[in-house]
Amino acid sequence: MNTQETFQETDPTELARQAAAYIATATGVEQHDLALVLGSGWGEAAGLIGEVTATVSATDVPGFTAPAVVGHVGTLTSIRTPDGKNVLVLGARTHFYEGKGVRAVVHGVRTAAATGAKAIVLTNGCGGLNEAWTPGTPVLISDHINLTATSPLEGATFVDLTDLYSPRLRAVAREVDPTLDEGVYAQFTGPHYETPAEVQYAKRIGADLVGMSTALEAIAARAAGMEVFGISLVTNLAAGISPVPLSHAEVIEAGQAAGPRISRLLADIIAKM
Ligand code: 8IG
Repeated sequence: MNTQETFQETDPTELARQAAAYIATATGVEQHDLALVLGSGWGEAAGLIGEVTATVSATDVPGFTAPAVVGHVGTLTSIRTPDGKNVLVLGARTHFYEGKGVRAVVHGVRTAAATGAKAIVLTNGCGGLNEAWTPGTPVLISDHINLTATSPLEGATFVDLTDLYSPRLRAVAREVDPTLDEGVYAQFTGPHYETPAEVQYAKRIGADLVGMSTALEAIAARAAGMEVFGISLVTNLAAGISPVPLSHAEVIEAGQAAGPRISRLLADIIAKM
């Protein structure tokens, strides 16, 4: 079966349960406490969280597929923090623009919940609308605008999204780094970047950050009962804000330059969660 068929024929919660069972066996960790999704620029940022106790190839886990993008990592790792928390790190994010359907997009998040994770850290690389945010600036997500015209939820699932991005965890992050700014994240479908006119539209409706992930995942995470923490790495100024055209190389470079700061930040935030 290909991915589309798998997701059409298996109930998403059941597929997440199967994936979680596989992860428990493969890692030897029966329950994970936290999950972490690594986005563009964050690939190396999990290095200071703790000791890697197991690495699993995403393609071996039910419902997971190899990532489509250079700079995205295709593995799941289990990390034990110094204070004994088990963190499931999802290096394999499926993006909406891959065309595998929204069930595939949030399968990692549902799997995280099924492994026992009570909270999830969603990271991403994105475009910034605030000129003060030079490439490499981490920004807390305070809220989102879902511009994908879809939802990961099916049926009469009326989930409250007030305070979707945990005020408690944002406060924890600001204890770690009081200089962190917050912003509203707008998820576009991609894979193209925005036109300058679309960036201006995003600005007028209240967005500070533009990206291609996270909002759908955050919704699924909340529906699955997890506390959500979102943090963006501004890897480029959004189109038209920046005088130069966007490139994927710039995105990867900004992530590498910000590496030490965001690694420390993630480790310190996770230690306090
Ligand atoms: I990295 O400027 C990254 N991802 N939509 N716009 C959108 N997604 C992004 C951008 C950006 N940069």
